[in-house]
Amino acid sequence: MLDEEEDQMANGSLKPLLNVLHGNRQDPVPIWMMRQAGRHLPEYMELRGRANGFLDFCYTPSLATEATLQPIERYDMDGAILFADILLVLDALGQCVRFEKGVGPIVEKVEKGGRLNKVPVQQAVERLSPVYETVSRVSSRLADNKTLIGFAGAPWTVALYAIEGRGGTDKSQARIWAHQHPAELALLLDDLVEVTAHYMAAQAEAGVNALMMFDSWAEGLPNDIFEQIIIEPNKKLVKRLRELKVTVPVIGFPRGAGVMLPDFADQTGVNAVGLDTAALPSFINRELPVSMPVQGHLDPLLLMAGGDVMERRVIELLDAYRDRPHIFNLGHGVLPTTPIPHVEKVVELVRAWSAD
Ligand code: 1CP
Repeated sequence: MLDEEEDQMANGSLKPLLNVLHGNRQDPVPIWMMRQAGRHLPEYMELRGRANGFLDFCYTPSLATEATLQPIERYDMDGAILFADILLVLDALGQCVRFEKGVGPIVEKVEKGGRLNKVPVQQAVERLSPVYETVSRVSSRLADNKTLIGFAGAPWTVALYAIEGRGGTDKSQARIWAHQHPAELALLLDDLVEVTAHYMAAQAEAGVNALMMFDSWAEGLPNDIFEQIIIEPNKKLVKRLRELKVTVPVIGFPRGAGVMLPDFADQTGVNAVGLDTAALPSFINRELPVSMPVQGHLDPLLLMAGGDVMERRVIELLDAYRDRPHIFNLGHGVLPTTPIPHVEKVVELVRAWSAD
């Protein structure tokens, strides 16, 4: 921990969200939402219209800074997540990435048995310098009590886009690869560990307060494969970050890990874990150390539905995690047609609730 943070902790003024990531219970429970910046906000749509496509948006610090700050300004969230995308790393590595309207990302495929090392790590990390510029601009404009979260995709989730060429597939090509050629796949994942570690370290250097590794496609894997392609690369990434002298807390989010989540939490060295929509509080509270911070869980579709059923569930989740460090969030990202008043209602409920 930095000296400055230690001082802040001593006088109780540390950023609430960051304080939870350091393992301390905080009331009111801090809140942010995955994909809090994005298509459900009219001000985001306006901003996006000014860019020449989505990649250009991510690589333009003036626009990415505004997009990062919009949810803070509108909802007063406790955390801002850097506006970027997990696929920027593939773009920087020289794999062609396109975002097609109505289709989503399309990525140039890597050959079976191939590597992701067309561009040397240092050069790839330099290509991502507009992202660090965004971090430093946001960091200088963010109020002292707000936490800036940097992120990258975890190796498997990023590799999946390069192997399958797009998201939303059944992942069979990549999974067969994992079964048939585990050593080759491990080399490709190692390529991503190295570049991602340097990329995240540069974000930390530029001023993020915490880092999150998104393993969005970790669901439905056999336990041995989960260990090989989820736990092992996330563990290497955390280790590499610490070797690069990154001291900020790291959040792991192996979405859909199910019963493998405790092993993930225990073995990777993460400081906190993200919970997906299918998490079970009794299981989480029994199987994760009581000091381990958790964030997430609310179903994005319930946020879209709103009403009494949403309000009851928000309280249920606050109650369920009352005995551990807890950050309120969703089990996955805010969906584009989510009504703004529903998000406002959740923030209001979380702020009004008390563990006493
Ligand atoms: O404007 C648009 O229509 C583009 C939509 C969009 C946005 C707002 C994409 C394309 N990326 C983003 C920003 C983004 N992506 C952020 C920062 C904003 C925030 O969270 O508030 C983050 C953290 C991500 C991370 C990301 N991108 C993930 C991991 C989290 C998750 O949602 O699982 C993944 C899987 C991606 C890939 C991606 N980028 C964009 C889309 C539509 C997708 C998913 C497509 C798919 O494969 O199904």
